[in-house]
Amino acid sequence: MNPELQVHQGDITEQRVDAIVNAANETLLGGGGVDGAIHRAAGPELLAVCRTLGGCETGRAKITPGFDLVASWIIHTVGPIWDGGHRAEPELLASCYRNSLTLAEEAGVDSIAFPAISTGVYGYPIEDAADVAVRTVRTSNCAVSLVRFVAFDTQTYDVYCGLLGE
Ligand code: AR6
Repeated sequence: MNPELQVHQGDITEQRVDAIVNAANETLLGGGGVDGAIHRAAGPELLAVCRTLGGCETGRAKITPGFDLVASWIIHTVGPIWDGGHRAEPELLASCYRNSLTLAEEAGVDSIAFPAISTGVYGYPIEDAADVAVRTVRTSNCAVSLVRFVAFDTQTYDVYCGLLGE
């Protein structure tokens, strides 16, 4: 079964879905961008749990409760830092989406929201990153019913709309 795909412009911390995905770093101890926003909105218990996880390798994912968020779960994944595209960045980015969906499925998640992983501080060009995101989710064959791509800025929103034919 393939999930329904949606695009939405806004703040991922406000999404009414079962799980939101965090674009974290390998320490899982917080940072700026969407990571900072999620830690602020989820509250200090999130950092306390993240400290026990032992970090996370690039391309992999770990799950925590959502604490003060509407979403029950946060799936923390670490996108690749863009370095020209020949250091396995597309494969690692696809792994982020695949591994996040696997954890979501295992937790019984029906709806999930993704930010545009790696396209901020990590420098991945949005057109390429969104293409990887949409292709990977489309071919994921997972039990999640709804996948929402949450774009913070208009350029990102427009790129996703183009790919989803909206
Ligand atoms: N809701 C949705 N999307 C957001 C939000 C938000 N509240 N805030 C920012 N974005 P980035 P990365 C968008 O830099 O490139 C952190 O410090 C943002 O506009 O958050 O994977 C981590 O700790 C962009 O489109 O993540 C890591 O060190 C997208 O989210 C590093 O940044 C991703 O931008 C990870 O870098």
